[in-house]
Amino acid sequence: MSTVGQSVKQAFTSMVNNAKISDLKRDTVEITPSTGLTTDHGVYIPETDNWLRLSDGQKHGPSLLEDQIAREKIHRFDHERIPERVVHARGTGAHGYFKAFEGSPASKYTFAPVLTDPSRTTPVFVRFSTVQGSRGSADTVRDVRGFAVKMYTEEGNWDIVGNNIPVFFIQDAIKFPDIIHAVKPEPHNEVPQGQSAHNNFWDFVGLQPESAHMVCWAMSDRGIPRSYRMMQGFGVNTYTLINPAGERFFVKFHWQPELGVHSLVWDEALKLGGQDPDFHRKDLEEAIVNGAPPKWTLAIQTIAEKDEHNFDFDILDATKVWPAELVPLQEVGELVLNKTVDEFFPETEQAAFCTSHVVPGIGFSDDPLLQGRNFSYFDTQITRLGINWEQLPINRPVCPVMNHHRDGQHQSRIHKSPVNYWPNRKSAGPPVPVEKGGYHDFAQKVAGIKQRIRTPKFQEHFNQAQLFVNSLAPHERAHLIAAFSFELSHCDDPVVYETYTKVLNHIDFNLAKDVAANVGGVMPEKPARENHGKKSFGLSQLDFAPSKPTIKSRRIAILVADGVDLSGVMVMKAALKAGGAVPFVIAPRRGHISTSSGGENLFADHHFEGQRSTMFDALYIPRGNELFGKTLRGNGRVVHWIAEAFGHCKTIAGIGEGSKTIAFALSHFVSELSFSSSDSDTVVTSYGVITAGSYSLKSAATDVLNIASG
Ligand code: HDD
Repeated sequence: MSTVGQSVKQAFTSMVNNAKISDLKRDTVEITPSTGLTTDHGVYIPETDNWLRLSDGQKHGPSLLEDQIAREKIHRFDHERIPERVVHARGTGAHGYFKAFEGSPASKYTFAPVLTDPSRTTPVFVRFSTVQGSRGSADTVRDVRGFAVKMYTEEGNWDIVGNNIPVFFIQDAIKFPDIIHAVKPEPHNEVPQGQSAHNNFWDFVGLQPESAHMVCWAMSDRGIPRSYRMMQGFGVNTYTLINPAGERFFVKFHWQPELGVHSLVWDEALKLGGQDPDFHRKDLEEAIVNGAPPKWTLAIQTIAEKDEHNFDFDILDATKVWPAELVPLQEVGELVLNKTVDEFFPETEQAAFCTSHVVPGIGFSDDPLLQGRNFSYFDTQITRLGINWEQLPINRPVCPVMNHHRDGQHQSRIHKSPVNYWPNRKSAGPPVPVEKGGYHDFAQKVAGIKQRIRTPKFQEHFNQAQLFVNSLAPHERAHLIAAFSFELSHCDDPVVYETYTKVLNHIDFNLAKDVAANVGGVMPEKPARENHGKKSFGLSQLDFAPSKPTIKSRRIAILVADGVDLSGVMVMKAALKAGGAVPFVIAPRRGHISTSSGGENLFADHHFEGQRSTMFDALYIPRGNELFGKTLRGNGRVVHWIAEAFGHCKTIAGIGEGSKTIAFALSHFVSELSFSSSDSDTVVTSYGVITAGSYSLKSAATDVLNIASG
């Protein structure tokens, strides 16, 4: 997929360094062409293809169990798999760094240097994921995306284990096994994989109205991001910050992508699931390797302790956002991902996050979801990786670690001390408790009666679901209706889809009517509750268009055939590359293509059948001779490619024969377009179609640049 070779990639990634990358080098094994093959106990192996057996040289006799080399090879293979994550099993990760902005406003709220000291570069590892599917499931399914950040700070590791959606399905951690059992494949037949479109999920959320808000986000375009690089991240839970004066603030964390927030359309997502199940993993790698490292700004929302109860929602309720109009976002620093992993299993698969991992200056709140999470993550790592999981190279901090924890499976540290307890007769010696710079729990006054309750504000579930739906642009709302309709039409138990259409009527009368009409649900006669009519900034994806449109890292297909005009391709390629896009030449065959001026001097990266329009953000067809036009128009895959890209609202540009080919492919759909039939320069796009006959190549390239950035 990448446009650069392995050697270039290695050269690029080997240039990247930080304290964590250096730390990992302790365990990184360089393998050179002369590295000899050995057993695990270090003995050279002359042969690894034939099991030791009895034979007269003509016939095979039995294989011998005494072959310790074969036995070791099989033993090691038999035990390669470890349990996958119980949720978020499918994912990918990358290294990078975080840097606080000069004059970061965070210093008003916290003394944590990672957020306040701009002279520091904090190494980071980020793992993105989907929630429902298994490790081998497809990337582009409709699902929440995980956005887990591990910061290797000088004061210890700080994990922000977040999602690309700012709210959650449930308010109380005790419901987590229920929501996850409900969304995961059904227990009797383990169906469906990577989908929430089934009875059990919609049954549960229909009976659990606190899920309504999050369900709206998951059914919106947020559930099918174009790329991990083009989605927001949210800490979701309410944490706290403590400033040097000892004052405490409630805080929410937001990651805002440099490239804006963009999504696939559902038809693309469905097709990509089969055409390229690794679409998001490859996309992340491709961007980093091609020198377009993804970036996010970290923003915080803060509320002083004294203001905790000044809102009509509970600020500790993870099913609620803090509307930006009430609690503005303050930008505090930048996250950059600039290095791919060297090996997936030891880095990405063994990366383990814990919400309970915070550093001095950062703390928890009484958010009941967070409190339960703080128990669950450490616990799950024990099953997955063993009790010494924090010693694994990817998880160990870059600052000193020393304590009296001992032994356990896979202990890899050798402690040179005759005592392993505290206090001890050697109390003058290390490790001793550290007062200054240590983690001091905030002295919080707490009083109450032990009881299993949800307080009154935790019982309102629809105001913010309505706020979200009201804030969507018309096309986003249309996508929401389509997504609800798709999912509920996959539920075959009428109780399920009838119940859910009733829930929808508590959110929005017209939404409920539209969905009910599609899926045979309960058609409401009147709204179950009034619409408050409010909107909020930051809920629609359109609110995050980058300030300057960019096509950086966008994949552009240039369709060619023999007889293509070489200069047209080269001008467009150069213009796209200058804009930071990644152009690919696609032709009837991979290899050299003959051009209209003679000679085979254009190399095609792929052949038509090997790729699909869904894998690209825009399409360009250059000028060429008659043979060129005839070849393209006579190729069903090309015609389908153009029509499909048009259907997915992608930018399509063509010149001369290219333009004629586009006209041919689209004539069935858009009769009002007047395409140029001459060889004059013409650009067609699915955003405002441009058919001026006097288009120059340069303006064509500019248009692709401008329009593709949408
Ligand atoms: Fe969780 C993994 C995000 C609620 C229990 N969660 C996990 C991952 C992410 C999240 C991104 C993958 C981490 C990785 O890449 O390794 N989880 C969230 C968010 C939540 C949330 C944003 C709501 C605010 N989670 C949540 C609750 C519980 C868990 C309420 C349990 C009470 N989550 C887990 C887990 C996982 C996990 C079972 C599985 C693998 C792992 O932890 O390391 O412990």
